[in-house]
Amino acid sequence: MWKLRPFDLLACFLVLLSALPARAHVGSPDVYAEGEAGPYKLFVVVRPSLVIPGVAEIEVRSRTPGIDNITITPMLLTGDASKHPPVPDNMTKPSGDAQFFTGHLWIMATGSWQIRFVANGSQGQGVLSIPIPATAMGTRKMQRGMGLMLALLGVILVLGMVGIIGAAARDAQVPPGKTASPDRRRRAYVAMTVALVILVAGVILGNKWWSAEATDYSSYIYKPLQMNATIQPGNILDLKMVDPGWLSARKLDDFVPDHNHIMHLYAIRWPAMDVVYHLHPDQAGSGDFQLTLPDMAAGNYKLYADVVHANGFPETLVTTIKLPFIRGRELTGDDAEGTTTGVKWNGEGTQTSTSYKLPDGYAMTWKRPATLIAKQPEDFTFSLLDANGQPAKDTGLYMGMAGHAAFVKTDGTVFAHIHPSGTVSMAALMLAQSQNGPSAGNTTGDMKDMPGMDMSGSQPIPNTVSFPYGFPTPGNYRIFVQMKHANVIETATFDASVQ
Ligand SMILES: [Cu+2]
Repeated sequence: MWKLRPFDLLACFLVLLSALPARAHVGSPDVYAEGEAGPYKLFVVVRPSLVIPGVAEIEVRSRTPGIDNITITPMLLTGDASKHPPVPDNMTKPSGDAQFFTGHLWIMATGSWQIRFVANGSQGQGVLSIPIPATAMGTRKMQRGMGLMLALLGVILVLGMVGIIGAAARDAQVPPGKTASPDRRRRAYVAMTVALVILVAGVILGNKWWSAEATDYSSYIYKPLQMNATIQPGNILDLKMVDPGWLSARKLDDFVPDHNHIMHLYAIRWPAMDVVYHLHPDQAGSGDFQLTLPDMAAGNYKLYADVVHANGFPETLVTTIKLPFIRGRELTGDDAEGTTTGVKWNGEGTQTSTSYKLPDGYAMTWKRPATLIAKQPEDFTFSLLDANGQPAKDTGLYMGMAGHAAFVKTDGTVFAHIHPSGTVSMAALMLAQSQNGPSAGNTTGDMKDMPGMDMSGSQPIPNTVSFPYGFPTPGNYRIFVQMKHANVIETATFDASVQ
């Protein structure tokens, strides 16, 4: 047993804290965002590091020509630290492409961060801030081969030390050519035994120290809020949050509204994924949300609840519930439902339809790329057509935006609720943008200044919506896309096979 300890000591230098962004989504760590830095439209990708402190890789594609340079600065999203930014870094143009920039930044601590992009070019300066929630997600395991090698080296080290001390005690004062006396031999054994005891004690104490460090680290590892779902009399869905213990700063009563609602709940019948509800429970108390259910088909449902803390830190809570057939209320307001066929993959799993027939005769189409590749930034573009197949003229805003989309992997490992501005939470984006000042060209922090966001709802809007996103992993996904026309909230379903 003791033999393994020296390598544990070495291991403490090699084991790193893994980090992924918070579960604003589930299993979808990279940030994809589109927004305006003053006159320049930018498509931003941030791939957070696997360790914290760690390096976030950043890519920017400018939709607007004429940018000479872009600088990037990491800052906390709220609090005093957000007012004292460090010196900005320059992004580089790695290829001949004048509109493609890359860079990287150190993210030094867990928290609700933002990256401020300042673009300079022929049309002057523009600023865009993108919120980046960063948390440690676990510890990385050492590779087995490396562990065995270090353990072996540790054993050699300890035995070698014992041998050296023994030899010194036995032979140090013996003249050349003579052998040590029995008395000296005895002294050597005693010295070796004492040395062994001291070394083993050192190793055990070192291991204790390392374990204490590891326990300390583990308190920083992100543990998502949990949620228990029950049905109360009157078909009331009750969601009780449970904090499994994480940073003591996390609260259950500091949620802020995100595009009109304090919680967005997707209920998806599982595993067929053939029925989906987008609902908005009300806060009944600290960490307690309630909702009177609409009519619902019986079955097992996966529930994904999106909330945002006051510091802009988003979380998605996940649970499951088995429901009988529910004869509930009518769907009203922003609550919506979609029904479709069950997940079915022909052959290798490629459902390739580009048009989805909606229940009221309208249709939604997807400008489906020829191939979908994991981690590749993409514009997911959908259009609403009327019953005659013409662009819908009565397209309106749904919760202030042209559309909402949920990307859900069929194995349940990925859930991401996306908007025209990307994967970032609208509430966090508002916090970030409101700090940018007059030079940003978007100064007030009002919802109407947000990319793709217009709370007035008065203007006619195009029948096409685009979501910047990239699938995190290869596999099969179902995409639920929601758009609104007149007073109808449409929910279309598309399937995607990702390489
Ligand atoms: Cu939404």
